Amino acid sequence: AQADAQADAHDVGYDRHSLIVDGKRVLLWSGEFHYFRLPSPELWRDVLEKMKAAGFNGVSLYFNWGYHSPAPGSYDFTGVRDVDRLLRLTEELGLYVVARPGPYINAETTGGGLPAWLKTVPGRARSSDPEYTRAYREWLANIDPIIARHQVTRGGSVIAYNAENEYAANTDAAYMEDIQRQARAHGIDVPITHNQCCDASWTPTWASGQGAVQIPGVDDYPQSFECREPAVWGTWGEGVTERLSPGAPVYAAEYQAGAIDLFRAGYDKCAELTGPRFMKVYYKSNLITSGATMFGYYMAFGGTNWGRLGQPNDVYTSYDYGAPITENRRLTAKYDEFKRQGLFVTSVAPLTRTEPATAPASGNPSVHTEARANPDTGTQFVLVRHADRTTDRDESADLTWDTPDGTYRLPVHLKGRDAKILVAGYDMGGQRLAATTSELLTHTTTGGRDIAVLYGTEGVAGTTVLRYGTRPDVKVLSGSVKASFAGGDLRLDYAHEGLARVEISGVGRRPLLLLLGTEKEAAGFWRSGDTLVRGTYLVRSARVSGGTVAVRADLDRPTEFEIFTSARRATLNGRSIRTRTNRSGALVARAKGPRPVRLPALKHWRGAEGAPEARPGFDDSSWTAADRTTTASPIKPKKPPVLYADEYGFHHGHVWYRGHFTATGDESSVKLNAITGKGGVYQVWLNGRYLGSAAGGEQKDADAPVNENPGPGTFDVPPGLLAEGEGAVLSVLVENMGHNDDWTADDVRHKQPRGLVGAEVTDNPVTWRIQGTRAPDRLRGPLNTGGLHGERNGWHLPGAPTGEWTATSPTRPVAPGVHWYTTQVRLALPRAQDVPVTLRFDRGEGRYRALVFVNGWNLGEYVNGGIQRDFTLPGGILDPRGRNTLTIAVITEERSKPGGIALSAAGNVLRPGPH
Ligand code: IPT
Repeated sequence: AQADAQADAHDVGYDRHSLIVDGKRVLLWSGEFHYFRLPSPELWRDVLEKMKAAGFNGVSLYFNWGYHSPAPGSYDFTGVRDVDRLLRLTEELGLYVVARPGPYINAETTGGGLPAWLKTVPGRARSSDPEYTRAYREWLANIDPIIARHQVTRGGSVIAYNAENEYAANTDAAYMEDIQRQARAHGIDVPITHNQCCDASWTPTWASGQGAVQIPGVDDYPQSFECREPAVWGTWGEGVTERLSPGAPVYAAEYQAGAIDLFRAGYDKCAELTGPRFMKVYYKSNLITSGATMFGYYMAFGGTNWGRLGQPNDVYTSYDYGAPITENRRLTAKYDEFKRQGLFVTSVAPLTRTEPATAPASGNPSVHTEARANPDTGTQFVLVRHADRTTDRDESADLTWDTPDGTYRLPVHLKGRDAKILVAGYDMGGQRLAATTSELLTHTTTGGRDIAVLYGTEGVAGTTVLRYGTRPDVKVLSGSVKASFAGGDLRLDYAHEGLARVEISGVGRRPLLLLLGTEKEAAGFWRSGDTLVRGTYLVRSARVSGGTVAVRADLDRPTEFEIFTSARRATLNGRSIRTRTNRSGALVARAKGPRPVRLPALKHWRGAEGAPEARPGFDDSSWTAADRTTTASPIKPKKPPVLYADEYGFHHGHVWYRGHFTATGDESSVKLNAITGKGGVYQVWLNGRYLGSAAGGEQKDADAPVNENPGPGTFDVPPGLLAEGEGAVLSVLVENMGHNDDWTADDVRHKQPRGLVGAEVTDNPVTWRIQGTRAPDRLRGPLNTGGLHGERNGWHLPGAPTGEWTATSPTRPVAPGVHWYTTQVRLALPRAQDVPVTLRFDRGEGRYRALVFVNGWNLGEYVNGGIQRDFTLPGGILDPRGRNTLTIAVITEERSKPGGIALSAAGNVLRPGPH
């Protein structure tokens, strides 16, 4: 076994150009994926295979401390938290990993990934304070060894280790240094990186001095998060990644590939803001202008803030992010663009080592050109874009291009916002590509010939020049392509329309099949190893062995598809398929599409009332007395006791308070103050009478985070409700929308309390009790379950004692309070089909919200009137071929009539069976 491990072990190094594995340069093209936002390990493979199929050769992974740690000393890496399984998967798929265990990660996760229990630990987080040091060392001692055993240097996938996250405010170099010291002590021997906030104007960059990392990188979000204005570009700048260290590659640690929906425009708008046109202009500019060879596109797949995972200020349940792969794991136009760029950058080796070079003159000041060249091969990469990147104008230019093979004058066209990278002087398989005004998608050698796919804007002319010693045979198999030969140059002129095919057999060279297509045609190609496939919804892999190519593909409709391979036989998803060979020498096969599916209506609801805590006679004697007088929070209460929920170990979801006092009869109002985090509410009952609700406090703005009076609520006491000398009880339900991040590393935000922070019932002394989550849920984790009566009693779980509940409908009008509904849904979706299921809420009447539980898992919160109406129910949690328990807790602030709820299919593809 040891010998095996050694055979698998690789050397990881780097220089100013790129990472180097076993002496071979690597351009790292990775996308960010948050396993904690997809609580279904079976689907991790789906997403990672889709990333790989788009040409990503890496994945950037945050590891979320709080997600694994319900309490000090307690760490869980099982089930949906099994990151060892995740890393094995990346290994199996051949995706490099940049491991980013924080300790702080931000990522719009509750507390920025800091565990909620840290709120009661004195000592500033993200500093070298001894109390915090003890805490984060505990995390690193747990996570680092898992990461370490999956390093490339031990035959695994982890190629780099990122220390901290955008550590730019209130920095403490000793802490930064210690994270790395711990990592090394735990066996991390790959390069250590850092993602510097925003652009290199933020300091420190951790490029030198105490705490410096080996490969400092930059995070770039040039479009900002203003999704309401998707056509406004470059709000946050040029987006060109800067070189921070003379001896390390340029690293675009997080490059914007979507956006959080800060202003509630909807993720489709975020996808538009960061869509294919932006990707072309910014990603290509960044490649050529910066010479970066390490990329982490944030996000490749966003996922879901299930179970209270979200940080409340910036996000809601969906973390779709407008990413190339949607929350429902569907492929988008952005995915197509990622594929066009990803296949290119991972196919053309000379890109891994380039220096700025003289660009061809464009002859048109509106068309900007810029170039890099590989000093060893001479290969040139020319960026062609509008001088003004935001213009929508069409422009043309005649490039005068000095290439290693001669000077060419070639016309280029830009339609609207566009950018191209053109290649010259490239040994492409057995061919010599002198220059082209088409873009290169990829090229391969299979079945004794070279195949290259080039593409361009639909309708626009293209020219490709290849070098041959003598005139080669040129056969135009389809499309209209004009060939001429002079002075060793084979020049092909064509318009990008559909897919043209040209077969060139040069004397003394392997034949070349040149495929010249539109952008859309280019996106129709899949590459796996040396094999190209064209025409299916997705190709996960195509492996050739013993003359057979085994294609694992997804199909969204009946399809005829082509396989460019050396094999003469094919299987599709494990079954032999009939093929014929076409004129292009490809195998052609037909495949059927998915069967249509129907999802059942949600019927036979049963319901129960869920706020007995509001009743005066409710027995709260087993609750925790809320009587503490001190707190580690930098925010102190005006008067004791400290009522903050976290102080009593209730970190997530709702908490109930009951305050007992003896009335004077003169009380006219109750003054409360609660902090919920943005979007939360709290509700108040006095002696069982509903007094109303108020918006909970939140972190206001970054510069003034300490708010003395964050969530005030004054509630009138109805006359006659209280009588002198009689006991009275105030019941308060406070939601916790999640913990703030610690972006500024000053504790003030993430240690902002949750729950009641102040309470006054005239001058009455009040004795308080508090109750939140009762028992931690090992399977679903610390964030899944809050402290509603139903949650404390397992009503959200399958097998809950709902026999006594009454038949009802969740759309009946209801009074203020908490109302539970449950139903069973039997699904019978075809085994070989992937049908992402969502739960849709129709808008209802009234101020209310609803927690969604599927088989016990909290999959989100619908807020009536809010932006999100569709909730992803991931397979693995939802059983597509079995019985499911769907339970909804409706929390009403006023008399409401909730809207209908229905399941719907967000897609339907035929897919390969389990691997
Ligand atoms: C950058 C963070 O590093 C990342 O964790 C995430 O929060 C991302 O932003 C936004 O989704 S911070 C950068 C925008 C300043």
